[in-house]
Parts: sequence; structure tokens; C-alpha cells
Amino acid sequence: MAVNFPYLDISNCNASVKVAQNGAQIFGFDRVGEPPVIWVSPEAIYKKGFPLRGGIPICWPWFGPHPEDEKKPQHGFARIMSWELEDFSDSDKGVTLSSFSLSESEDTLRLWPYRFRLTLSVEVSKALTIRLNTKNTDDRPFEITQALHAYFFVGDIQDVEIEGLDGHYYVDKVKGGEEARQDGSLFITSETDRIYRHTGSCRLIDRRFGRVIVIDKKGSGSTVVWNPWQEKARQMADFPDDGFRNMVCIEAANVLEDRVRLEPGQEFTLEKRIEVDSL
Ligand code: TA6
Repeated sequence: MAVNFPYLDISNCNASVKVAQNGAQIFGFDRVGEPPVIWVSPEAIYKKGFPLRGGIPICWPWFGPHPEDEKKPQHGFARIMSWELEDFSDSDKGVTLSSFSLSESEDTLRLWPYRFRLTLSVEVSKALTIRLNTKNTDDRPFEITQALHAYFFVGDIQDVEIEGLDGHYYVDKVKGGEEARQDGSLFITSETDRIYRHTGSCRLIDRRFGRVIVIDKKGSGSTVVWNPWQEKARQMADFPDDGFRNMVCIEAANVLEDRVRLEPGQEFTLEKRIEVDSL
């Protein structure tokens, strides 16, 4: 890891989690004696002001390219700004709470002309629960799209099944935004980049690791599933050529027509809970 890349290392009897000051990005969730839950690229760039490949980047206040200006950073600016540590508390029952915040600055106002307060709460027990709260501190309403863009570590992508999306409609970005309906479980066998209209949970069944990762969420009407597969992986400088075999992103999001509009003073929380069970 690079020097000058501050992060908080949270550890209790249940698990350990790393949160970078850059982007309040979680880049490790490990449970004692088990393979990592979260994938982090071995070629990730640990540098302030740059997105870190893997972990749980926070995409905010827009998801994907900026709708009007593609020169603005992809997935917004929250993941490349420096956040403040607000609170930290530890219980003897193996639960650790911490929170981080980001508010407007000259840099953010240049990219997005609103005042805001963004808070990420991180709860580490046997499970990892993260809550991203947006408060509109401006005197005008604003709209956001967002995602908790979690990269999960899997034993072998060809042996993975994702349950919970059956019957849900999705926008297929690999097929130019074509709409389709999920039939049964999702198996990843090629490049996948989909936005599901979906509010429920997902179960990531990993037979190699003999475990299931249960992903619950609140405040989210969209679930994004992404795996770049071989060709796209080769095109990314911070992604190993064969890295696609060991990861899949399942993201709690608010995108497309599921945007969040906040009046002055209003707030909204997007929550994601990650739990691991054996098969
Ligand atoms: O969440 C899926 C996605 O929007 C994909 O389209 C893909 O480009 C990915 O995010 C990664 O984006 P990044 O800007 O981190 O390279």
C-alpha cells in the first residue's frame, strides 16, 4: 500500500474492516479463518484523489458518467474526496461503530453546485452494515443517483449463483440498454453490466468457498450487477487480466428513474448489510 494513504483499521473478535480516508472507501472485510468477503484488486492504486479498484466505492451524487458533462468524474466525486472521521466506539460484545463525513468544499462545488452533508456509518460485527446518509443543507432541492458499489470475492465466477433477482426487470448495459426480465437465478458467464429494478435481498452462493453471502438493503430500488469479464478486464490498468474470475459486484443503488430528490433540510439513507453463512 502507498505511503500517505491514511485508513482506519477496525478489528474486533468477529471481523476486521479497513476504511480509507480517501472516499471513505471500505477496502477489506475479513472474518477470522475465512477467505476475504470483499475483493480488492492486487493492482489497485492507493492514491488520494484516485478511485481504488475493489472494496466498496461510494458512487455519489451521480452513478456512472455525469448525465450532461462526461469530463466530470465517473460515479461522482465522493469516492475521490478526503472524508473526516466523526465517531468511533467499540463494545465488548464484538460490535464496532464508526462514522465518516463529507460536506461541500470549493472542489465539490465546482463539480456539483449544492451544499450537502454526507455521512457513512460502518457497523462491524459478524456482519458488515453500512449506511450512507445524504442531507440537503442547501436552500434548493437537489436530485442524486448513487450506489454502494461492493466488489465481492468469489472462489470461481463460473461456480457462482446469484439468487433473489428472479422475475425482476433489468436494463442491460452490455446490450445497449435493452430491457429484459430475469428468469431464475443469475449465473455470470460473460461480461455483465445490469441495473435491476429490485428492492429485495440477494444471495451470492459460492460453492468453491462453501459459503453464501447474503446482501440485504434498505432505501434502494435498484441493484447493479457487474463483472467486466476478460476483454474489459484487460483494458483496465488497475485490474489483473484474470481478476474477473474472482469477483462480482452487487451494488445497492438508486439509479435511472429511482433517483432521490431531497428538499432543503431533508435527508435519505441508503443501507447495505453483508452477512456470511456457510452452505
Ligand atoms: O457498476 C457498474 C459500472 O458502472 C460499470 O459500467 C463499470 O464501468 C464499473 O461500474 C466500474 O466503473 P469504474 O469507474 O470504477 O471503472
